[in-house]
Amino acid sequence: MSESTLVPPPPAFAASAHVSSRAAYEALYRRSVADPAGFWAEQAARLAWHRPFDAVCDADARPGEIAWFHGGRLNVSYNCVDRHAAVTPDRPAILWARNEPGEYETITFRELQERVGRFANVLRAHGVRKGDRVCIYLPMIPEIAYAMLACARIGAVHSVVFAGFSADALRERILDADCAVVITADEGLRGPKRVPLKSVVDEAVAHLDGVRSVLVARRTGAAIAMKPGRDLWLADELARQRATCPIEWVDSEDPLFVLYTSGSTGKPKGVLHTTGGYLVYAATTHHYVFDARPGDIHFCAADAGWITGHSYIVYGPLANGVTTVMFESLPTYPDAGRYWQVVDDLRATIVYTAPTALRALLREGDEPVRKYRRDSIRVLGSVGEPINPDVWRWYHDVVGEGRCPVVDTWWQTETGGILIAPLPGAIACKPGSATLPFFGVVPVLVDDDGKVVEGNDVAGNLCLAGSWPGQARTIYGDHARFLANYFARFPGYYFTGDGCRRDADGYYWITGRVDDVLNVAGHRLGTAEIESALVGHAAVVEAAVVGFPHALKGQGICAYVITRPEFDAWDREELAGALKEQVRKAISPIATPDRILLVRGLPKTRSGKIMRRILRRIAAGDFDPAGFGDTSTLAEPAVVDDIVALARG
Ligand code: 6R9
Repeated sequence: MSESTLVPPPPAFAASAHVSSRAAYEALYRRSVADPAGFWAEQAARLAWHRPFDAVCDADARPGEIAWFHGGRLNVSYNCVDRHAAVTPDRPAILWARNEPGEYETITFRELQERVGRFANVLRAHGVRKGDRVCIYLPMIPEIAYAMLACARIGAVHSVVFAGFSADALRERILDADCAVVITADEGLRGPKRVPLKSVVDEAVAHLDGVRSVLVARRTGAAIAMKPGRDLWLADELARQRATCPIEWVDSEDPLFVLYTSGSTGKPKGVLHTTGGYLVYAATTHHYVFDARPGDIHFCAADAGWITGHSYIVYGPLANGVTTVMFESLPTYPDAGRYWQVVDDLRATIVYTAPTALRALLREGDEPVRKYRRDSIRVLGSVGEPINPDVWRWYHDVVGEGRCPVVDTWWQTETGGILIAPLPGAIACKPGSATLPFFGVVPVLVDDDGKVVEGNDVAGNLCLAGSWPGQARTIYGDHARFLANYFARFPGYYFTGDGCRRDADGYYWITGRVDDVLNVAGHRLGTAEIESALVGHAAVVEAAVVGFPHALKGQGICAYVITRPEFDAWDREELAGALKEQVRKAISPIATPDRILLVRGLPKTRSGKIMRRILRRIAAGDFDPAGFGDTSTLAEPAVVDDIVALARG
């Protein structure tokens, strides 16, 4: 695909889009950056404010001291539920696609209000007050949305932990955010598998005295252990409560949630988002990027445990009064037609998924797609990693029959919502490019020396100038780390950790992380996290983890491990297997290394720094020493030959 190949918005789509031409986009964009206060004040009118804000953005903000809509008071649950229940009570708020094909449940806005109200009363009854953190460890069942909205209703702060994380990872997150209440389910279902969530929670909270209550939703009815005085069935607790729960009006800058994500250091970061700015941003981006309107059926196939699910399954669509689909299953269960069956059955109008899923589906050919009606779809979206141009093409031509614009959306947990993406009715796409910035977003490319790279046809570290309402406010409990992580490397800018190219036409192409963060099947993982998991095994002296290109997952994980001599007698396969198990236990199956190389040494400089670029080349199957770069500072050059010999074998 040549870079200059432009795919213009389908004319029929553009004709009735919210923004229907490049010129209209540019006019609005210019306005948004010239007068952010005016622009965002208008967008804030999407929400119902209990008290109007005094200022839009604190313009004198020091780096990392961010505040939007100061003085304003509002409630996220009121905005996502009550105000729609008042005017469109019978509209579906959530369409739940259960794990088994063909099984659906509809929750209208009226029902959502009732369930969220009851749930909020349960939390109150368990002592949860404004500002308290609540851990949510649930599968993709409607209770996950009820729980999030119930927290928001009473001003509590949710910390959703993806239900694929291990007990160790869950414990770490419960401790870090100091959660006294944990909400989980007996089991989760993921395609053919059952996930024993409650027993993971039991292990995670075994010695945590701070956890007062564990509320358990019944999903499969499996026999599970309930600890008296701590564990309660959610259904029993709900039945005891009234359906109405008064709203707790909160300040715009009061926290809404914490969501843990991986960085370049070992400990996951609790990214904190606040109320007003986050919701304005989620709703505004949802409106424009997906060209959303009442009557849409928004099918985002992510898990609510990630930021994509927070912003574009729960908060964005519901704030806009749009029906959202919650998908419990897997894209390939029972076969590769599953997404399109959901689309057909529910008449979904927007589909939003990750390239890793699309790559897996593309492999199965067009037949599973063509089997189902897709004429309801208006917009197709992609998120989480760069989308390969051939996959983009397939999504556009086969899934969308050339009728639907494809929006490749670049953003991060820390950005709260989409920052770079084409507006579907306005921007001609280049497959593989996230194209142009959203309103109010000012991308800046900076070279390694901190110099801003101007003009087009350039590349650099992707930074952002200024602020946008959805920007994270801090790392929970560690503001110094927030500043150090995002604002210190390139003073005056927020640094994303991504590399990026701006082509001759000013289009942005994300080239991947420039830090020690991997993107494995759309999941963000820190190499340091995986290394410390490996070192947690008795056999391991030292470990170095790198990513390598992987046809399905985008990146695979390769671990170079030095083991203790006492383990020399062990079968190598068996030892590698034990180490994989160790990572699964410490983090999650999603972090399992694809390859473990048991090496005798790591290539280090004389000052003791691991030369990761060499390890990356070798992991990619590139053994040519010419590609290793300057190796003159290596303490023991022979180490590299040993590793190459091992990797070849
Ligand atoms: C929303 C989300 C963020 C990292 C980000 C970048 C990668 C996300 C992308 C993309 C290329 C896209 N990323 N979207 N890369 N094109 N459209 O995924 O958040 O889990 O925090 O990951 O994902 O590397 O920095 P998060």
